[in-house]
Amino acid sequence: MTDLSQQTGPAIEVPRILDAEQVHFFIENGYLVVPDLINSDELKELKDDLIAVARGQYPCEGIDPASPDDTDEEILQRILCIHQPHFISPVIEKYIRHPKICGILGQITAAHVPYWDGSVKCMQSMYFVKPPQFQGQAWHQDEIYIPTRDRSLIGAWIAVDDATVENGCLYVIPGSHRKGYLYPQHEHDNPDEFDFAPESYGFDEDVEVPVEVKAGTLVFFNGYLLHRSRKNQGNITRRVLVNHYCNAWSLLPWSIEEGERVANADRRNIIPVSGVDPYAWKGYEKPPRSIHIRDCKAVKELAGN
Ligand SMILES: O=C(O)CCC(=O)C(=O)O
Repeated sequence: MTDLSQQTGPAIEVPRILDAEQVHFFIENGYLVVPDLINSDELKELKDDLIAVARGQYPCEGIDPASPDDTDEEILQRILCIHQPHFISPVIEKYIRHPKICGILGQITAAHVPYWDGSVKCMQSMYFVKPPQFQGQAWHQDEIYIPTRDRSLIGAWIAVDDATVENGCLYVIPGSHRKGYLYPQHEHDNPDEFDFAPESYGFDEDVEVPVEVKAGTLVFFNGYLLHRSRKNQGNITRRVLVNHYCNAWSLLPWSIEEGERVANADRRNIIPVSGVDPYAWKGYEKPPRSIHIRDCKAVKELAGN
């Protein structure tokens, strides 16, 4: 019989950057801030690529090519967030595989799981533009949307601009990931502050901490960590590329299809970024050439709805 454990695909080596104290901070608090990971040339590349994606320069479904009469500024002022830009942009895919980011992911993603060997895979990217007066995201836990088998979902949030309380930085509730509890959700009644996604409730919000960071900083956060961001009340855009990953040894029972069981469902539209892919023998799904633009009240108002 074939030994599938021998078919894990090539190992991806990544640098180990964090010290034991930082890894411990992440395990205890569910998030970690690492400044100066992305340099100014890389930030420029990310900003330029956002324009290329938003102008429709990568042919795909979900975004129409922009008129040459529209300035870059005008195009960005219409977008809250682009989902899955790495499906079409090789530049975004390059940042999903960024060695320093993946090195850190290889240290913390499943640091709570005994015998974890540092293997990590990526399943999602989101590029938030969040221009002035655009809404934030109400309290939520990302595992509500992307389930893993071992609580190893993690966001790597790349600040492309300085993120402040004024322009809608991230807020977290430290330690809220610890028990692995998924809070219930309801529709919120504050569409002026938050986009249309539901809001988690049933916890003490007063212990929230704003995470104000400089451009080039990474904020890593666990999929069970309660977090939110508020409306951009400033006059500068708050761009963030956030990529989601999990332990490569966890199946990914995401977007379950008819006839599938949670126990063995496993989406294979993933990118291995650290260590091995134990399920390489299953092969990979080709990403669709499509992206999705997220809605909010500001987007609807601009469209005259
Ligand atoms: O950056 C933001 O405004 C929100 C990001 C977020 O909620 C997420 O990545 O899950």
